[in-house]
Amino acid sequence: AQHGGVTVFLTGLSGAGKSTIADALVAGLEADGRPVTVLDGDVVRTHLSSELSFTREHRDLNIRRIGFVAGEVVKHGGTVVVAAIAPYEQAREEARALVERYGRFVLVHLATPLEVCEARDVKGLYARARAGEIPGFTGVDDPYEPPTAAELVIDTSVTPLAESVALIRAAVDG
Ligand code: GGZ
Repeated sequence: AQHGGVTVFLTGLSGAGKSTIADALVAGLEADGRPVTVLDGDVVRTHLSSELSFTREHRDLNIRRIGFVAGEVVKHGGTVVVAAIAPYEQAREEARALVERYGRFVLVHLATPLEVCEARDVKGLYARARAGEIPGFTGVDDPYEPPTAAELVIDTSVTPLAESVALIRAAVDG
């Protein structure tokens, strides 16, 4: 197993499976005696980015904050799991640069098709977005730039959860 800090950065649409995979990944890492710092978009927006909206400027600021915190943890050899939409390539690569000063960065694109995310609609957000109640919703009327530099691309509509987690663990463990 490799030593040194690492950040796993899960990016993808709302409903792509980021939080589900993050939870399973974290459970496995912690079962192996490896404490994890989790930076989930939802939670970060409650505790660290509560004043931010979903404009491009604010999304980028959110991702930059996440990248900075991840870098500080990786600096001391820690393990970080990020789960955020992070729709813009430039902000994702800025986060990568903040982490790679100190350790490894594994970008995982959860490339679950929009139709599948929308059919799942776990929180009913797509329906509300389609009804015009959430302007600027990613995938509906706001962009998602697919990563060009992802270490892993996983479509959760075809890859079972356990297999997704195993693929990511293989990348983390080297
Ligand atoms: C996208 C939104 C929006 C808009 C609220 N667009 O699936 P969720 O509900 O639980 O997680 C989504 C979360 C996205 O926060 P992130 O910090 O990951 O976004 S970003 O990386 O772009 O900063 C979604 C909810 O917030 N949500 N409004 N307009 N998602």
